[in-house]
Amino acid sequence: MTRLFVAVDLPRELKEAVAGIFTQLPGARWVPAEQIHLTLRFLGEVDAKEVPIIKQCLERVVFAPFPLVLRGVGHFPPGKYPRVIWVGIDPSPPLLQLYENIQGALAEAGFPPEERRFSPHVTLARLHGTPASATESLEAEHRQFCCPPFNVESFVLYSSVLSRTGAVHTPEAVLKASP
Ligand code: 3AM
Repeated sequence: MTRLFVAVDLPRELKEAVAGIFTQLPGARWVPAEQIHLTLRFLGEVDAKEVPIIKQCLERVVFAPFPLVLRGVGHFPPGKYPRVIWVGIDPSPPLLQLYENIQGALAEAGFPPEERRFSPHVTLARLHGTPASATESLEAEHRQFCCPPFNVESFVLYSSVLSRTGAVHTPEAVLKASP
C-alpha cells in the first residue's frame, strides 16, 4: 500500500518566506520548510497496483498556468485548542477549477469526490495542547503576511511515508499545465 496525496508544490522562496513565520510555540510541530505545500486531495492508503491508473487519470487534467496568492495566518478548528496553524490561499476561480478537475479525474480512478468543502490553505504547524491564545498572538503578528503571486505551472502526486521523525514526501508524478 502507498499513502498518496495530490498537492501544489511551492517555489523555494515562498517556502522560505512561510517558514519565516515559525517560532517557539509549545506543542507546535512545524512542517519542515522543504515540505510546505498546498494539499488538493488526500487519497490515503492505495494499493500500489492502482498508482499507474491514478497517474493516467491525473495526466488528463488540463489547466492553464495561473497565479496563486498566499495571504494571512490563521488556525483551525475554532475553539480553545486548535490543531493546525495555516497560511491562507486566495480561492481564485482557476484554483477552484483545478481542484474540481482533479476531483473529476480521481472519480474516474474510483475515488469519489470529497464531501468536505475545499478550503485551500498551507499547513504550517500541527498542534498538541497549544492554546488558541498563543496562536492568536502569532496570527496578530503576521496578519499582514502576503507573498508576491506565484504561477502554478504543475501539480504533484506525492507518496507519503510516515516515520517517527515525521513524514517523508516523494513526488510520484508531476502533472504540468498546458502552455
Ligand atoms: O496539507 P494539509 O495539512 O492540509 O493533513 C494532511 C495534509 O494536508 C492530509 O493530507 C495532507 C498530506 O499529508 N491528511 C493526512 N491524513 C488525512 C486523512 N486521514 C489527511 N486528510 C484527510 N484525511
